[in-house]
Amino acid sequence: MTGELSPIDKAKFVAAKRATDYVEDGMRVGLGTGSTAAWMVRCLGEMVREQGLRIKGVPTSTRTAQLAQDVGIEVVSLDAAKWLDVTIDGADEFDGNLNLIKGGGGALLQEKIVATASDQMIVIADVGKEVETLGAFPLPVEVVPFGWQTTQALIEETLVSMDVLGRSTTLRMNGAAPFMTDEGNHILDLHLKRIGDARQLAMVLNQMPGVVENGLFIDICDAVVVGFGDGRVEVR
Ligand code: ABF
Repeated sequence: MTGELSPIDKAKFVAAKRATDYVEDGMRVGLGTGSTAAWMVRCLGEMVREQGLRIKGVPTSTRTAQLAQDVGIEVVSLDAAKWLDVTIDGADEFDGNLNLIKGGGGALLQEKIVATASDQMIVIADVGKEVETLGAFPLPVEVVPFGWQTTQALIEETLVSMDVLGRSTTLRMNGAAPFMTDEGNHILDLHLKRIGDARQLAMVLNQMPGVVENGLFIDICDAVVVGFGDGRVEVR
């Protein structure tokens, strides 16, 4: 499955592989989105096919659902599973408090719903995702298409009074058209550079009309499995 991997892919793979230790027979498992999570899904698929592991997988995007089915994992809806034993997902940034920025792949809404409906949320990430302070990665905010430019202006106005370094926002594009999430919403990326109070920012954003969800995951992650290009793995 792995062949000769680049250091970054090796880091992602070893983190994903180590995270499968959190999965036991009979579990209901939230399956994350992104390239690191894709390694995890492939590893679980191999365990299902070769070790007879029995799990029910709840995907966090249509592309993860497709991959899970392709590798032989039984896919069920979150409502059918009702609650999850563990969710394993990637991240764009994680800090020393295990707070995250997620949503670089545009799946933050389903990812946050699934992560919070789990007994445990495990993040898998290459060491390049580790930061002192969140914010260098643009913060994704999911907004409804109706009046999105007004919502964008409201967000930029609110950022003036927030503890952030940058205040510009951009509409995420998919080629020449706006990016659309699985729910048919748009994503605004907030170029904040440094977020002083992530908890406060997350609350303020989600109180704004038109905002569906933001990519700050505060007090949700239980552990981060960090992969290194030389094959080492550390658990934070
Ligand atoms: C997903 O994993 C997203 O929330 C996040 O953007 C992405 C990270 O992608 P990758 O693992 O490809 O770096 O959960």
